[in-house]
Amino acid sequence: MPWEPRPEGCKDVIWRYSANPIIPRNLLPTSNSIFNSAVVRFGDGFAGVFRCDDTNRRMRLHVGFSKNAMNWEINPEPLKFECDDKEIGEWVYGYDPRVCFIEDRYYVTWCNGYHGPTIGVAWTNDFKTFHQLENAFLPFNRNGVLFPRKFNGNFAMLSRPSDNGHTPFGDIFYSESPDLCFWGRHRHVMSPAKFEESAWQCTKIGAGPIPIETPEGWLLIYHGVLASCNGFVYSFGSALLDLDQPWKVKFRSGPYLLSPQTIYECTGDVPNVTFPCAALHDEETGRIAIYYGCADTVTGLAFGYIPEIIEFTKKTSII
Ligand code: BMA
Repeated sequence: MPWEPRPEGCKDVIWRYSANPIIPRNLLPTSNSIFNSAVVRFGDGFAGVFRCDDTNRRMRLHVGFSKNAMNWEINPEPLKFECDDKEIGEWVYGYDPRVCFIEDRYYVTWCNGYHGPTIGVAWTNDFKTFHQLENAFLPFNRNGVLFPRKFNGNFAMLSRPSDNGHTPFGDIFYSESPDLCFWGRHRHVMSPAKFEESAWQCTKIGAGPIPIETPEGWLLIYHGVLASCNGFVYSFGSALLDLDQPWKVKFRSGPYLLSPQTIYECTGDVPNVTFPCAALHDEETGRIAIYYGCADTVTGLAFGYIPEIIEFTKKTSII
C-alpha cells in the first residue's frame, strides 16, 4: 500500500503525501475534476470507483485500476450499472462512492440521483460488470457507508439523511438489512458537535471510509462541516464505535485530524474541502493511507498509524 514516513519535526497524527494531489483534475480528456473517490485492494493490485465530474459538470462514476494505488488508470468511459429494473437503473447522477468488500464480493454505495439524492447500491466481482440493486433509502440521503461484516446476519450501513440541496444539518444514522433490499433497525449514531466544543463538526457530519475493526472498536473516519462566514468548511476527524452495537459511540475526537490548509485543499471548484471516502490499511504495521477529495477538484492522500489515531481519538474525546 502507499506509504511515506512522517516528515521530520511533524507532530500531527496524520500527514499529507508530499506529492499530493495524486490525481489531477484533468486526468481524463473529459474530466473537470476527480475527487471523493473509493479505492480497494483487488487481485495483485488495486481498483477503485472514482467520482469524475465531466466538463458538462455532470457527476459521473468511473472505474480505475492501479498497481501501486498512487498512479491510477481510470477508464475514460463512465461506469454503467446493470439493473433488471429500469426504474431503478435509469442513470440520473452519481457521486461520492464507497467500496466495501463483504464476504465474497465488492459492494459499491454512492449518492444516487432518484428524485433527489439517495443511496445507490451495486456489487461486482471483477470491476467490469456492476449489478445494481434497490436504492437503500428514501431520498434525501448521502454518505452511505457499509460495514465490512454482518451483524447478526444483517448487512449494516451508516448514512446521513439530508435535503435536496447543500444541506445545512446532518446526523449519522445506522441501519440493517438482511438482503440489501429492505432496510430497518434504524439507530441514531451521532449529531454534529456543539459549536463551543468542536466547531469544525458543528454544522453536519457524515461517515467517510469503510469503518475499520480494531480491538478498541470500529474506527470511523468522518467528515465534519463548519458554516463559516465564507461558506462551508469540510474537515475530518475520528470516532470509535462499539464493536457489537456500532451505533453506540465510545469516543469522538474533539480536534480534527485534517482540515483544508494547503493550496489544493483551499482553492478549486469548492474551496476549503477535505472529504475522505476511502482508506487502505495494513494490519501488521498499523499503517493507514486515507484518500480524500480536495476542494471538490483533485484527490489527495494522507498517512498515519491506526494505534496513534485510536490514542488521539480517546485522549481528545468530547464524549
Ligand atoms: C457535499 C457533497 C460532496 C462535496 C461537498 C462540498 O454536499 O456534495 O460531494 O464534496 O458537499 O462541496
